[in-house]
This record gives sequence, structure tokens and C-alpha cells, in this order.
Amino acid sequence: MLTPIHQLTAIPNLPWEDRPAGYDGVIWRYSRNPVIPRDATPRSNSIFNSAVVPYQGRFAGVFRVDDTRRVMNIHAGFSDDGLSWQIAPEPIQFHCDDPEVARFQYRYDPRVCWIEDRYYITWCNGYHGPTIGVGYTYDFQTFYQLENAFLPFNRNGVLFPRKINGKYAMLSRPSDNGHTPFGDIFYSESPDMIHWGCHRWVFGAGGSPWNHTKIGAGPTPIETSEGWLLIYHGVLTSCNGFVYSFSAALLDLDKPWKVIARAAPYLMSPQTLYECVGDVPNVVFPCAALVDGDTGRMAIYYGAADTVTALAFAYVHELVDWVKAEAL
Ligand code: BMA
Repeated sequence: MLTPIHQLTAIPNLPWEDRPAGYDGVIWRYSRNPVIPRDATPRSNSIFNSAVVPYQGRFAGVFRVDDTRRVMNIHAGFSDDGLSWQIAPEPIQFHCDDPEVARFQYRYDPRVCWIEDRYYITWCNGYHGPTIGVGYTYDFQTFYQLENAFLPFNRNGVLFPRKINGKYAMLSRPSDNGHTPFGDIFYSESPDMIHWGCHRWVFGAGGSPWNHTKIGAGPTPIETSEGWLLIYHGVLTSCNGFVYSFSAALLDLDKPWKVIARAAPYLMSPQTLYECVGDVPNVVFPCAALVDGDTGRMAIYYGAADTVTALAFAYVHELVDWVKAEAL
């Protein structure tokens, strides 16, 4: 039975490929992955962990581009079909009321979220350590930056697509200034997108061994009648370093810090060549999931091996059923 999905508009041109014949898994990779190669802009070393949204019948996005100096920054891009992207060669320049807010050492891992009348962007912003940068745009041409949401150290700031109980809502993952060997997901709310508080613990690392070290929210949560569907990444520390996989959980619609169900297995782990070989091997890192409200088709964009951007497909109602059936 189809799980009714809330507030999701039709995306008739969503990138899509049917489940491969003879395969019965809940998620499958695009056969022509990766969709964005590492050298899609003239000076890029790698393009990964990036976020896209439907935009005026096409698609737009904000992309993590590490350049050939290995400076990390975020760039805007457009696509007709969600597969072939034109990514700006220069990073986004934000308009900023206070020059202090504009100061940063690096930017990475953007998320994009439509709320009310504009597209908000959150990213890991280097301001004396990683914290959560917040900005917005109406057109992916002109960008405005707001205050950093939190004090350092924090990563994986992910907004909910509507106010909850009258407040903007964000998930984040408090961390440290390095390669953070710990980390749980927290919920925070704000009346104005500037001041964040009422922090609540959502869930922690170690639900299953694949996420034993740390976790972090991925794409914008998807509102379903069964709760918010949250796709999140998790990290296992192997004898050869970190392994990044991802899975999903359902959060209460009105109190999203309450977990309804959290799947025990991973949904996807690094298994293909482009996920296992690259600048950082063994990483799948999702930052966007688009859903066609008419069919429940999902296109999940994820970074692979910190080098390229790849695409996977699922049906949102199947994913909700899977999370419940596989719950811890
Ligand atoms: C995390 C972030 C991600 C990256 C991952 C694996 O700490 O830096 O951008 O994909 O490590 O290197």
C-alpha cells in the first residue's frame, strides 16, 4: 500500500531508472554513475557531497567543489534533467550585512531546502573551526548569508522544509575540530533563522556497528504520514580507517527529536569502484533526496569517495515500510 506523502509536489522530470530486473532491494544505483565527474569545472579536484532541488521546471543546486589547491568551497549549478550539470567555475559570493559573518576559512557539504518563499542553504562553514553556515537565495544567482547557526564545532546542519510548532527547525551534529571520532544528531529550533535553541538529542551513533563511530543527517527530511523520513550517514571505524554508509529513520512529525523507527541495517554502503576508490576511499555521503509527489519516486544524490557525485533511486513508500520492517 502507498504511504501517503505530504506536501510533496510533482517532479515529472525527476531523474529515474527502474529497479533492475531480478533485483528486489529497496534502493538501487543509477547505471551510469557517477553523474558528476571530478573535473566538471576547470579547476576542480573533486565535486561531491552536493545538494540539488527542482527549480522552475529544471534543477538547481549547490555543489561542494574542492579545487586543485584543495581549497573547499561551494558553487551554484543548473541542469535540465538532473543528470547533466553546468556548475559555475567560481564559488558562490554571499551578500552579507555584517562583514564579520562573511569571514570563513572553508565551506563544504551544502544542503538546500525550500522553505516558504526561498531556498535556504546550510553548509559546514569554517569560522575558527567547523560550524553551520546559513544563507538563502531566490534564484541561485544572488545569495545572502545569515549568522552562523551555532558556535564551533558543528557539522551536518540540515533544515526541515517547514516550520514545526511555529519555529524553523534544524538537525545538526556537534563535533570537534578534526576528523571527529564521535557524534550524535541533535534538533534545534529558531523563531527567525538567526537564534537557535531548545536543543534536543535525537539519536546517537552506535545503533548498529555500521554507524558505531558517528552519524550525521543527510538530505532535507521528507514529510510522510508515518513521520519525517530522515536519511542519515553513519561511520564505522575499520582497521583501515572510516567507512561511510547511510540508512534511514522515521521521526515524529510534531516532536522530531522522538524516533519512531530506525533501521538496523545500512541502506547503502560503499561497494562500487567509484565509492571505494578516490581521494577518501569507502564513502557514500547523501546530501539531497528529491521525491516526485505523484509517484513516490526518489532520486538520492550522494558523494562517492569524496571525489564524484552519484545517484541512487528508491520509492518513498517502500523506504518507509523498510525502515519500519527493519527497525532496531
Ligand atoms: C567528513 C566530511 C565529509 C567527508 C567525510 C569523509 O568529516 O568532511 O565531507 O565526505 O568526512 O571524508
